[in-house]
Amino acid sequence: MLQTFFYSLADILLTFNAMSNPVENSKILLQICWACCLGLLIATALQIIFFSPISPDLLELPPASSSSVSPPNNQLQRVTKLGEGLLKGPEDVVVGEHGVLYTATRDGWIRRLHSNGSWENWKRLHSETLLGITAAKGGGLIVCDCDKGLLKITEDGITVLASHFAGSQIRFADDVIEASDGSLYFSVGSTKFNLNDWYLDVLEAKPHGQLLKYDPSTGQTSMVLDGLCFANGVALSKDEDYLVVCETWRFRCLKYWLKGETKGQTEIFIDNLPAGPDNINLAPDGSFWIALIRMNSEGMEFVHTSKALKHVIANFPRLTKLVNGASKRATVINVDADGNINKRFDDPNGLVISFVTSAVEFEDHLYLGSLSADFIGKLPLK
Ligand SMILES: *[C@@H]1O[C@H](CO)[C@@H](O)[C@H](O)[C@H]1NC(C)=O
Ligand SMILES: [Ca+2]
Repeated sequence: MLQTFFYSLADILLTFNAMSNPVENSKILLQICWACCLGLLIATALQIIFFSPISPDLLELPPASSSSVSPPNNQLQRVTKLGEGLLKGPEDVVVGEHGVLYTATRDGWIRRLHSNGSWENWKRLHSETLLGITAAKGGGLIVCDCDKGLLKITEDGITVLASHFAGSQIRFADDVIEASDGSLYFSVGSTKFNLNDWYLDVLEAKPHGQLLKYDPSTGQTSMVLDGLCFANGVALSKDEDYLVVCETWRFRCLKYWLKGETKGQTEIFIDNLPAGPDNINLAPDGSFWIALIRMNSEGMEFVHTSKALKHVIANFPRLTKLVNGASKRATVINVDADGNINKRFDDPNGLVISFVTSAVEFEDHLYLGSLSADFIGKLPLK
């Protein structure tokens, strides 16, 4: 098709050269213009169809208002900002020994806040893709690095615990939790896309997520759950009888039983969430805090109902930004052990904080991580 186009363009140009009549010339110029436009259109269509980075399915977004969830409020606009300007996109937050708060930022630093209020640049990992972190029982931190896998960081240095699974490199390690027997349960957001392309996984809407388990006694990694729709936050229940894993663009979290008669079985913990669940953390009372991220900008919902449109959007990163609404709002919910929503906090237009990815409760305050903030949000709960 393109060849024919170029041949006819060459024909026109040759004729143009041979002619000298100005009226005829302007006619031919017009023809050339049309041919160029047509050519551009054809080339774009070919690019979109044949070189599309995705092979999409349709995605059903949650209804604008659901009766089981209260409407948005502006409670998150009350947050105070910790480490403002110092922390670039602190995705996850964890409170370790002696009440020291840790976070991993886009510049590869693990920074910590001492109880006397001073920040310390603790360890540098030379990575821009650090996501979920958890405090290791014997001291130190376990860190998910999308590029390198599962890492352990102590005062002494950095160890790679798991970098490969079933013969392939572990990409997009997203969140991790340590059980009291030392097992590490961690999620892989997508086996197909990278952190920078995470929205392509949403557009493709095919289940490329996994939940893996790392056994420290053997150093082996095994599969717990496969075919998850963007596996994200992982949390253990208070008694460690089950774990919860979030499926972001499925707008639900699954409960996977670790003990008892139903051991090894999976059921729905909570579904029909008003936005995509990111990280989940156990609260001191046995409930869970879940950060919800918007999957679409207002008025852009139609993109998710058309495969052709998804191809177009996926080809142009700027359009992806327009469709993705994560940076325009923040929502955090508290869910009891039976999967009922107790509380909801929002910044409905992202005025103070947006794209909140994690919420951790510690001493009657909620600490909030975000991929678009340069601080950690602190919200009093009483
Ligand atoms: C705060 O505590 C840390 C850790 O104990 C210490 O290294 C630091 O010097 C303290 N900073 C101030 C300002 O007291
Ligand atoms: Ca996450």
